[in-house]
Amino acid sequence: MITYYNRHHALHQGRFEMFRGELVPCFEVPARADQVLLELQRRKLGPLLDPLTFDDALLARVHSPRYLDFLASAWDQWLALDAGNAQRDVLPSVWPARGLRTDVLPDNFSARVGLFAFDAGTPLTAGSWAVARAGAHCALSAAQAVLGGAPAAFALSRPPGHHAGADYFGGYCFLNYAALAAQHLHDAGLSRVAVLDVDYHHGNGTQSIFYERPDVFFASIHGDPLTEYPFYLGHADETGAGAGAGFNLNLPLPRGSGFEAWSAALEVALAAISRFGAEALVVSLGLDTFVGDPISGFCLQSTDYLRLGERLARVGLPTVLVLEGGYAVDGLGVNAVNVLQAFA
Ligand code: Q9C
Ligand code: ZN
Repeated sequence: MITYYNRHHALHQGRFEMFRGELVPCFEVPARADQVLLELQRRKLGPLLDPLTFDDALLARVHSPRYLDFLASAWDQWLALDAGNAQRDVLPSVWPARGLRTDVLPDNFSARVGLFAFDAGTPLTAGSWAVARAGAHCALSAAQAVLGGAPAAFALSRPPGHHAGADYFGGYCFLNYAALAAQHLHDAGLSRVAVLDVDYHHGNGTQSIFYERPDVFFASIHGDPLTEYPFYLGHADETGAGAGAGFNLNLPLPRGSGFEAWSAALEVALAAISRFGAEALVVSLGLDTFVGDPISGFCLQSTDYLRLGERLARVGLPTVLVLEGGYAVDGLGVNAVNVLQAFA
């Protein structure tokens, strides 16, 4: 399995996220990617490559120019407000709810942050833009490898990506790597691409990006949004709209679900992807379905990830795997590499 590794990932290191009225230490930490890297090296599951570089115009295939401009300039604007801000992360504290305007870009920096954010759990730091951009390059490199004939490639970066929409960040995510990879495969001539999201949390960003498109099928298995983050998207009745009607599949499961229910949902998702006639597969590989995850509610065991890897390989499609969530840091390396090794 080829892995593209973002060696700069630790330049994004959030301090605190808002949780139940308090700022608590971030769950999304550099040690996550370090653990996956260590386990890849321990099992000699190479090669391990630096990402290629890509034109930033590719980011605009998925994200709005206004949002990309914001991300690229946010830290400098934050510092310009107060030199002391160098020691503080950016978190939003005001949002445009229904009926408030999002078409006018405010001059005020806090107002701009809220316009582009959907939660207060995703600190934007000095390194966030550079790291997310390099993460996007990892995902694009993995897509490029698959286009070049590799059966599969893995993008190892953090923070994750699947909650990021065309013009918003949140859920620890800034750029949507899975969407960028899928779009890149499509732009290279693959007319039907499927994204399978197995993170515990619904991939609201990816769904939204492709919701009205018939050329990228999105399927997701996740905790029921009635009780689980991101709450406001991911229900079973979201099946796509306009030209995309019928090309979105949500399989929410109750908190507490184990591998039996989960793997039954996986079969439903893969059957739909097969009917769709996908020519390539992008997997949003979240490992926060693990029983030991501190912020999630499924009960998968480490050996279940071997079954997942085997099953994904049996689909037989060129496959890009992108690391998403997974916050049980000690188990994350084993769980992620179990998927990759079983696939390979
Ligand atoms: N204190 C991904 O797994 N916060 N994002 C939940 C925990 C948001 C997770 C509350 C979780 C986002 C990619
Ligand atoms: Zn998640």
